[in-house]
Amino acid sequence: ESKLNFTENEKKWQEKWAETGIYKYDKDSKKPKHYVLEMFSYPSGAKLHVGHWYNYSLSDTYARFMRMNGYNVFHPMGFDAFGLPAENYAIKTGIHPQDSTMQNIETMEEQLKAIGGTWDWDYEVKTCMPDYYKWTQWCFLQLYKHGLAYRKAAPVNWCPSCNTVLANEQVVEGCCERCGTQVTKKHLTQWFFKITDYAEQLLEGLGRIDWPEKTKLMQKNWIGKSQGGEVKFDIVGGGDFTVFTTRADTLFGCTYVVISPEHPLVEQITTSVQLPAVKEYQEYAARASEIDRLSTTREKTGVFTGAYAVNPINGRKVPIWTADYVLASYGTGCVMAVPAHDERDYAFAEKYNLPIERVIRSKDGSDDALPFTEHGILVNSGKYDGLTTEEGKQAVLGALAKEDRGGFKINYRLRDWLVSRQRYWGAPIPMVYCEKCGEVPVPEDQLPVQLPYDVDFTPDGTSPLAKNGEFVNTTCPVCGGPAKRDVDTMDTFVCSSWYYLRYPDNKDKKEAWNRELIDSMLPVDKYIGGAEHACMHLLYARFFTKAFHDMGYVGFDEPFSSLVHQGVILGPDGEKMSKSRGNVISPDELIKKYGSDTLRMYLAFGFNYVEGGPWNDDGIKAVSRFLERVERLVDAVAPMQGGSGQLDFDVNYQLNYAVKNVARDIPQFSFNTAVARIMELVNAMYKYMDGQPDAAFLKEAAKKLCLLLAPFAPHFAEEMWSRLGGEYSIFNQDFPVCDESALKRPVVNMAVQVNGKVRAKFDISADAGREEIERYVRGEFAELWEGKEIVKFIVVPGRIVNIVVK
Ligand code: ANZ
Ligand code: ZN
Repeated sequence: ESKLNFTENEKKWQEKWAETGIYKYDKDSKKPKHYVLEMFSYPSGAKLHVGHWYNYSLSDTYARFMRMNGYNVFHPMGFDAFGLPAENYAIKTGIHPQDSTMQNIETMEEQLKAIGGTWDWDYEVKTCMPDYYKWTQWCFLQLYKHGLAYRKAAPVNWCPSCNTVLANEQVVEGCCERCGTQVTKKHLTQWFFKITDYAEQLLEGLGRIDWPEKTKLMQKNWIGKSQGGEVKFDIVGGGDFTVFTTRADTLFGCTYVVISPEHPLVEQITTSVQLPAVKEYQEYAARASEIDRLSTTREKTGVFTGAYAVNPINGRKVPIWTADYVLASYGTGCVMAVPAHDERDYAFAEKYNLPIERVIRSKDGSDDALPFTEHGILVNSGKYDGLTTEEGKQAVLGALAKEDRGGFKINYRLRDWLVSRQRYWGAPIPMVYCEKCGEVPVPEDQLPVQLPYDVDFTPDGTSPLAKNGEFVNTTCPVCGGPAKRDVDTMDTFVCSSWYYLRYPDNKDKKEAWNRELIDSMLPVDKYIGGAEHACMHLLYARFFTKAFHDMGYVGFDEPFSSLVHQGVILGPDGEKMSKSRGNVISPDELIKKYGSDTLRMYLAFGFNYVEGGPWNDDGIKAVSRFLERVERLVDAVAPMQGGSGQLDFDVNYQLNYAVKNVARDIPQFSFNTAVARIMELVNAMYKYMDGQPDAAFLKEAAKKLCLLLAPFAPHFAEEMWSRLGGEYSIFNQDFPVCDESALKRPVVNMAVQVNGKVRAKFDISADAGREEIERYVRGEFAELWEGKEIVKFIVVPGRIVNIVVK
């Protein structure tokens, strides 16, 4: 039975740490700074789950390790406190989002403190507080002033159930990410951030940051750079339009063109005969989701507009159709259709009996089935016949460019970031609209635009703030006349795009952050959080940093130098933890039973950090027993007296082997392998204690064991350290350094005797066994018995090899 009461022990040391303020960030320290940051969490009402613990306790292990390695670790914590969950909760329960959020934050702070982390709470930020969102609004104004925020009417994703507009990223397979309802379209005037201006820089920067390759690839695909060209088509009867294509080499095979149903040109060119059908089709298309529309397997639909265009390369007259497989928001919203070489065009042409004409043949000349979508050789393309696809693109676009009918063009799949939300619980957008002056930014000295408390936020399709006259009606900052405030709030991803800049300067009343201070603290050295943020938060934050860098507000252009994603802890059944499955593991019960240290240590030992995996009750029990075993060892060693400090080879070897591996593995977030080495060390120490241990040596080894354990089981290690007479605090000690010489095995000199005569001598590792020695001797000294047969081969390890031959 363990003597240590983990709960009491943890309380004792947490109080002592708080009292002595040992985790307070020391601004004046000469040590190199190291900014460790976990993605902050939503105060969602639910308790901290095992996933939070996994994320936060192990990054704390890392932070403690860096601290013990001489770094001045900055480790802040805060809350991403605006957003839908609190508002939805309010709609359900009638509890005001502000009240529930503040309550939840308090609870979560307590839970986080139970982890025993090194967070310096003096630097906490809560994004829903006016002293924070004032500066979120300031960020908005800077983007506006630099032409990076603009308003436009656009078709937006609309969730009919949440009664709100959704960003593209919040639409999952055509449905609302939050409630699963089929998403529809709606036209609204909204604010956008021009992230597309940074497409190229966002791609370029990926080459300079230490992030998981998979995440970088996801961002790269999300940005979706596409090198192609534009081709201008004249409309028969007047006017023109441009298409974006990546296959200009196929221009001779264009047998019709398609304009997206939302494109304004459609109304202008449609003939009166075709108008009713086109109108009906536009309504149909408005109901479909973007993903469905792009799918190659979906049944193609479309309508002829009655108008014709002229193919600029050969003067051919081609019909203009409208079809929803062409999106308004990509490229120019117009496509040259080449059914012989594009799957979607092929399916469409088959269905509507449009001509299909081959213009590309494969390189080996075989007559491949259509649609043939690979690269090849141009045919039926006039003077371009015989060119390769690549040569064809260059030649066709080059020729068109000369006549001002097209040219090379790069497109990005990335869209501008829609930030307006028709929601209550967010930062108000700091803009007013005046009849005389139009769109006017709120002057910076009038920030924050306060979010009023008394608002009817029941969703009914209008923004809740619109229903609060006191909020809406204001005076124009330019002319003093009557004006109206923007009634939308900002996407919460705006709040989280800059919080890492606020932490080091969280109490600044004069500016969002002090440039000099921030330049000394950032970039974040280690950022830890979920992979699900690859294309939203992590891209937005990079965009903000780059934009503020170009405005001169920060001196660096990447916010997070190094990024780690934690894996997901599954239930014992290997399934995702969920209330409905009943497989949720509650950290609160576990720490009551085992203590925070045991849970922390199990999370470290039981999983590959980046992979995660299923929960295992036996695993945490084993870790609990291990810590008890360490306690018994410490209690046995502590009272020992005397000894000369004589090293024991095996213990010293295991000790240094553990030091070396733990020091290598923690920075790589390979916690499980590090803990395994510590366990081996404990085994070696027990074995040594069975003999006649040297007290002085053993005590030193036990103290080093505590140092190794400290990042994983901080309260426990602090206690064991003090039982061994170590001075407070273990976290002010240096992490042990490996003595490489301890890893060299001692050698012994052995003799080889053949038929009773010593014929050779050799050195070999003292712990080499019979087999290893025999293998060595047979390989090394075979000439000693060449041509003879071995009758006996006797090995006496450490002394002699006796060989009898005839
Ligand atoms: C003619 C063509 C022939 C095309 C061919 C492909 C194959 P990525 O690589 O994704 O940039 N396209 C252009 N704008 C579009 C829009 N708004 N909605 C749907 N499709 C659009 O794809 C570029 C290709 O997608 C373009 O090249 C165009 O079709 C289509 F054998 O032009 B292609
Ligand atoms: Zn005005």
